[in-house]
Amino acid sequence: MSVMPDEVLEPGDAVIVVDVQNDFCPGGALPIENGDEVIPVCNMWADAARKKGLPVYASRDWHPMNHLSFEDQGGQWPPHCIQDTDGAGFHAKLELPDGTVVVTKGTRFDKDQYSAFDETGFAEELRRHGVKRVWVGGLAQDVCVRATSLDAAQNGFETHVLLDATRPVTPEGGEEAVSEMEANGVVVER
Ligand code: VGL
Ligand code: ZN
Repeated sequence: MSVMPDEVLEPGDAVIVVDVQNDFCPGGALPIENGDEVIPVCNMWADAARKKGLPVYASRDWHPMNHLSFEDQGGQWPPHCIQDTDGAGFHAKLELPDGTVVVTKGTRFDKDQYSAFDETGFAEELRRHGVKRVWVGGLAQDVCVRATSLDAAQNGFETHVLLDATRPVTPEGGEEAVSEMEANGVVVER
């Protein structure tokens, strides 16, 4: 049995839900296999955090039209998470408690931002709220969860990734991400 939020969440903790958006779920523009299976687990963590008065953050990929990360612009990905489209919306089954703070990334014209910490001020926000430890889930395990978790650890937060609450773009990518995260001090909760 994997770690349960009620048993571990304590003052100084925050929950970070990464990019649980329609385009990353089945039927979306950049669908991750079984991506929607992360939703109940993310909901459980977010709800437990709220009940304990702990902060919940939800990041979103939020690209301008014709973003440089899109294939037709020489990038790596099909067009996805275009600002104000349905695809960019949080999945309807994702239950974000009142007070959830949204972290928007991927808006820059000159580079991609896989990490919720990449020039968003997010580390300062967490510090200002006394956060010492973060619990991370969402999509995709080998892209934005990986980058966000590595940056969380790099910024000095004790970082736990909830494997049940993530799915990778590719299985090999997921395995690689797990090794890299562990090699960099992230605790991977299986
Ligand atoms: C992501 C691919 C492209 C993610 C974002 O949120 O993991 N993946 N943009
Ligand atoms: Zn993107």
